[in-house]
Amino acid sequence: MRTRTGFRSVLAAGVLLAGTASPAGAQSMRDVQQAAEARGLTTADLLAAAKTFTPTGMKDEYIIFSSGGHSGQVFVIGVPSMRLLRTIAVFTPEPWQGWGYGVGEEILADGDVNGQPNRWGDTHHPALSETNGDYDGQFLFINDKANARVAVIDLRDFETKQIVKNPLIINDHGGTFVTPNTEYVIEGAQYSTPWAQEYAPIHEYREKYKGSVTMWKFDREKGRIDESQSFAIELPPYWQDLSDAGKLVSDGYMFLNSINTELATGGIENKKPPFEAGVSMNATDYLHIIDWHKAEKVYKAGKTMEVNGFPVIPLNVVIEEGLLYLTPEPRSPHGVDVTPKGDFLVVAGKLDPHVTVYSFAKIKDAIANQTFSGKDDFGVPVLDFDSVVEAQVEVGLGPLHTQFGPDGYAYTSLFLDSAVARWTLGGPYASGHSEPDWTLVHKTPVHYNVGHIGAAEGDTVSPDGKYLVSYNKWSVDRFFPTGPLLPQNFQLIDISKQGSEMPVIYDMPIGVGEPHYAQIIKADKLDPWTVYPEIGWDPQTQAVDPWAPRPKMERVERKDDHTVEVYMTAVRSHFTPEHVVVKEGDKVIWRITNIERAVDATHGFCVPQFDINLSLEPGETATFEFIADEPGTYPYYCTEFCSALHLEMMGYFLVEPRE
Ligand code: RUQ
Ligand code: CUA
Repeated sequence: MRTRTGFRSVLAAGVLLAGTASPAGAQSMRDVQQAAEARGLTTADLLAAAKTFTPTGMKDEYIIFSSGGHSGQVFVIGVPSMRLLRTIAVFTPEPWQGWGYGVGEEILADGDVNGQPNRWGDTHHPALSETNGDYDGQFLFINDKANARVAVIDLRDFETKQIVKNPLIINDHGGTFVTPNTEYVIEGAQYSTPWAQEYAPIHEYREKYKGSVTMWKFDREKGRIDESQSFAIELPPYWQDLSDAGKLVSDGYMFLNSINTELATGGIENKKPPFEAGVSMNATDYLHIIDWHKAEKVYKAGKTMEVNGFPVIPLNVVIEEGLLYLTPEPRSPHGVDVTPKGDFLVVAGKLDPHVTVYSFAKIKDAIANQTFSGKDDFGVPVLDFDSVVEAQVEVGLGPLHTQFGPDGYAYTSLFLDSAVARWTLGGPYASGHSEPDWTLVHKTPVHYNVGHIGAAEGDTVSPDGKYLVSYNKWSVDRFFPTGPLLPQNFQLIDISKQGSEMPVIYDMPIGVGEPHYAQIIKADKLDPWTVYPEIGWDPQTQAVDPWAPRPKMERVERKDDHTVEVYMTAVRSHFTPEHVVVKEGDKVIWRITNIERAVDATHGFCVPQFDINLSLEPGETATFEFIADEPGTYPYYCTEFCSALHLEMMGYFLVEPRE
């Protein structure tokens, strides 16, 4: 709020500083005061600006990898500047990166659903690769909730390398998250369907509809998911929701919560309870506790069934082998988050003002002593709630997701309150902060309707604190209204001080898709290339392409009556060759290498009519193919303003009519 007191405190602060400065210093302080006064800024605003303003050339300390929601992409954002640095094209074609317009097409096609191209995605939960439970800066994974797909991004060049389509499910949500050494990338299902979404009437829900979690084996050496070493675990047909992997003391376990343990099937049009009511009827749902180390052994022992060509550990084996235990969790849980030492799990129930903290030690004891309160309808043992809960902390309305600081603080987003709560973890964390154990300390209001939050390295074994970002769904009145579709709002919160000082210091409008989760990594853990390592580099294989065109070998070569190969190089400010002549109906295999070694010397390449548009970073080679089925004269040109003679960086593609 802009108040007169605000102005006066700016002036007071200015006078105070000016009093101790040189005459020149005093003048510049007066300039600051004047500028602040003219814009109605308070001292708090100036302080926030000082904490976030990033002059030219200064780099950000942290990097956010944010889901791009239904844009299907990933956003890369600097902290504390909150500047958007890049989008990474993943499930959706993206012209600037040339993704899906000549290159990337095979990777996108690997994500086709039963042969049907789906050229968008609903990305929710990015997961950075981890070593010993800490981000290692090598890879990023992200799920597509709409079509149950998982993508792999290599952080050497920030490009998508692989998309896998889950053969069992059509939606996912509890993913991606990784095990502490990225042995597996995990994808939990969400809305239950029959396997491979085959048809089954809704009244056969209990028998035919399935829950599951898929364990995608990650081959770090190859930088790819190894589908041949991956498997799934059948779960009851609850809607598995968010998930997290155990770490340190809980390494080897993973935790998924669920909604719809009611097995509601909706039907508002037939006067049945709508899903929103049916799914929230029970006072508790089930937290799923899965021993994935054991599950891996069961898979390797071949105790699986084959579903749509994919190995699945069936529910009866899951129960017999003791892979899965349930325990009640309060109303409509959403997030489950494992504390930094791996000793507690925090579950937030959307319809319960508390977060529920489970002790992993108590869970282990309850499993060992078989402290069950019964079994669920499918025969899965249910651990007695009271014997596994450590604490319940009342944090506010609509708690969703929790992150952690280095100082024994936990942070939970409150959707209904539009706030971020800071509360204290007890037990071994209690000494990190001055407040009593398991207590709400403070709530910072955010604008508005926060979903996920992300603290700097806040879901690892060593959270950094310092910054927290609130990923808000609604911005309402915070920005200039861009018509009825408004941007969402990423708010940066300074969490460097203890207690109740936790101010919002920056608002960043996000005008593309609806981001969900985002992870924040220390920038110095990333070591991206600024040019590709060698000329002729193929980013899809991360190796030199032996076919890459090189200087002096440029040519147009007719292979047979219907195939032409083009070997082209690009350098400021020409393509070689500048004339490419083919015949109508020819298959054209076109290879281009950007032979530049200068940082940022990217060339674009487009051919009208044939839907070709590439981005060629220094050293990169690309190969694309098309049928020249339309005779004519087509200028091709460079789409990046690369030099003073960029406009001249062009050539003619001539398609001669066949008689
Ligand atoms: S889920 S906030 Cu995927 Cu919470 Cu969106
Ligand atoms: Cu190359 Cu413009």
